[in-house]
This record gives sequence, structure tokens and C-alpha cells, in this order.
Amino acid sequence: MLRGGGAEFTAFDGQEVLWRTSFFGENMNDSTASSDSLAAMPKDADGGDGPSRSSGVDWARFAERVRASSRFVLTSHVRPDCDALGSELAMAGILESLGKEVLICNAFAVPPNLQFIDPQGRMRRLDVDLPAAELARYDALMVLDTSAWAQLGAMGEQIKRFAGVKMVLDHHVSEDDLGAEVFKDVTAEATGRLVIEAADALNVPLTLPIAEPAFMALATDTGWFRFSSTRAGTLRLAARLLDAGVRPDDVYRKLYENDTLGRLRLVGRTLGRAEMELEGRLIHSAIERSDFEAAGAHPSDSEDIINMLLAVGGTKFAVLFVEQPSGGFKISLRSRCDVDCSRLAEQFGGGGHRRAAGALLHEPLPNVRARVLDAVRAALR
Ligand SMILES: [Mn+2]
Repeated sequence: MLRGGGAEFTAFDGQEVLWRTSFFGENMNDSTASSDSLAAMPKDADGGDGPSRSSGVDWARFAERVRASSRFVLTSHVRPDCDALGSELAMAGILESLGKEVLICNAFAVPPNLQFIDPQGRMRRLDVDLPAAELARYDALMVLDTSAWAQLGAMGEQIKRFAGVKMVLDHHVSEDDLGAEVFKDVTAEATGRLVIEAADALNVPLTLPIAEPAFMALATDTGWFRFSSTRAGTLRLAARLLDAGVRPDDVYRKLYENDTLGRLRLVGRTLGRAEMELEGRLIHSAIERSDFEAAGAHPSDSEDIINMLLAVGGTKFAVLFVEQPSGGFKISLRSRCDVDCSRLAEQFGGGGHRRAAGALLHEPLPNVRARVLDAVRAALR
């Protein structure tokens, strides 16, 4: 199971990523926050689209808007994934090659496991690395990979206040009125595609500093080219990025072969005690604080283990109980059937999506396990 984001992963892992950020002091009780970052998943083949054709974006208009401004602020969604970060960095490279001044400013810190994407440390965090008043120096603001206020965190207020040109470049279906001109293609498999189409529209050649983050965006949002959003055109676009010098083996290693031995041992302990019930439809496991210590693992190392449980053939529902550093047990729920995770999570004061949700219970493990599994069994019967 790959880590590192992606459209489907984001949907399944929205809760996971959300909780993960909680270890860094944010969103601890934010389990019902909208993290609707599920990309559109077009079912149809694209009929052999070239890499620079898109059905939703008026690229001539986009290019006109870009040419008319000179100092750009780029921003993206909280609980960032590689499509958010990679699209920002690639767009920064494009705009800079046109002689524009570019600031990347977000309402989040780049998560430790994704910091490799920004070797030059270009990402600024609003109010931490950059006072909000600085934004007034810029004459254009571009929001990438989201169109929802709920996903913008503290940048939302700054976007409302911003006096210059405002643009959105995105591929998500859900959309708020951000008071910006919207350049959107919901058939795009990643915002990273739209960024490359923008480069084409602006006649910017694909150098490695543009191509590499764009490749990370494209590869992760398509689950490394295996989700249903992957089309022939996806691979043609990827081929262009490889022509620009991207090394997929290098990117893959940074993304997915970057775990610690502690993480590996934690995975081993957790999978080793997994239990199945209901003729294999339900699978569950638990991680206690002592497991993190014994494995030498960091609290965030439990991320994504829930999805590994679903790798067993025939499983329809997975539950993972994870003891939190601050106390209590986080419950993660994943569904591969019509049982709605968010409804179950809501029974325990949590929330999330149909296919992925979570809650936090301050009770001993035997109680938590009994209560949650009883509810899940009842829902699965
Ligand atoms: Mn995306």
C-alpha cells in the first residue's frame, strides 16, 4: 500500500491525514471538518487526448490574466498532499521563468514526510514565517488544488481581504465562491496536469524544477498511475515529464521508501495481531502506546496501517484502534461496502466520509473495542 496522498488516498485518508496533523498541534478536534479533497474520477477514456488539451479551462484567458500581473502569491489546501505542494512549486517555476515574483504562502506547515518536495524551503507559513501584511505587496493570488473555504484555513481570511487579481486552478467538483476567477477542469486527474497545461499555454518549457514537482502531483493523485482516473493521456503527460529529466525511481524512493525501522516494526506488530470476523468481511487490530515504544516508532507512524488491513482479499470493513500520545483511543474506520463510516463514527462523536472516518474515545481499550466492534458488526449484518 502506497503512502503519500493521491485522489483516492486523500478520500480514504482525509481522516488519517487530519489526525496526523493533529500531532503537530492542529485540528485535534476537527474530525468533522470538510476535507472534501476527493478529485473527480472520470470514468470515460479520454479518447487519446494530447497532454495540452483540456475540456474545462480557457487557457487563453488564463494566460492573459497571468501576463497582466507581476507579483504572485500561490496557496493551497490544509492537510496538504503532493498535488497541492507539487502544483504550487511547479507553478512557481513557471511564473518565475516568465520573470514574475512568486511567494508560496500556506496556512500549514509542510508535513515531515513531504518536506523532500521543497528542498529549497520555499514554502512560507502564514503568520509563522510570513506576516499577513506582507501579502499586500502582491498583485495576484492563485489558489491551487481546492475551491473550498473549509480547506484554506487561515488563508481564507487573507483571500477575502486580498485586493489584487484572484484566480483558482483546480480539479475538484466541490466549489465555493472564493471571489476569484475559476480555471477548473474536473476531468483532470490532478491539479499537476493543469499546471503543465498552464506552462504550455504560456509557452514555458518544462525544466526539471517544473517537471519534477508536477510529476509528484500527477503520480500521487493517480495512486502511482493505478486509480481509475489514469488514462492514456496521463501516461503521455508523465512521459513528457520524464523527457524533462524526472526520474520515477528517485521520486518513488523519496515518497514510499522513506520509512524508519520503527515504522516498519510498528506495521509488523499491528498486522501480526490483526483479527478477522464475519467470514472475513471485518478485520481489525489495535496499537497501544507501549507498541510505539517497543517498536521505536513515532505517533505519526501509525498512518495508513488501516489501509493495509484492507489488503486481505474479501475484507469489506477495517477498524484500527490507536492509543494517542495525549490519551484515549483513536478509532479509524474504512469501508469497502455500503456501510457508511461517517455514520458509525458519528455515534462515537467523530466524523469523516462514507469510506473513511474516525473518532476519539477516552476509555480503556477493552471498552472501546467492545463498543465499536459491536456497532460495526451490527452494521455489517
Ligand atoms: Mn488534487
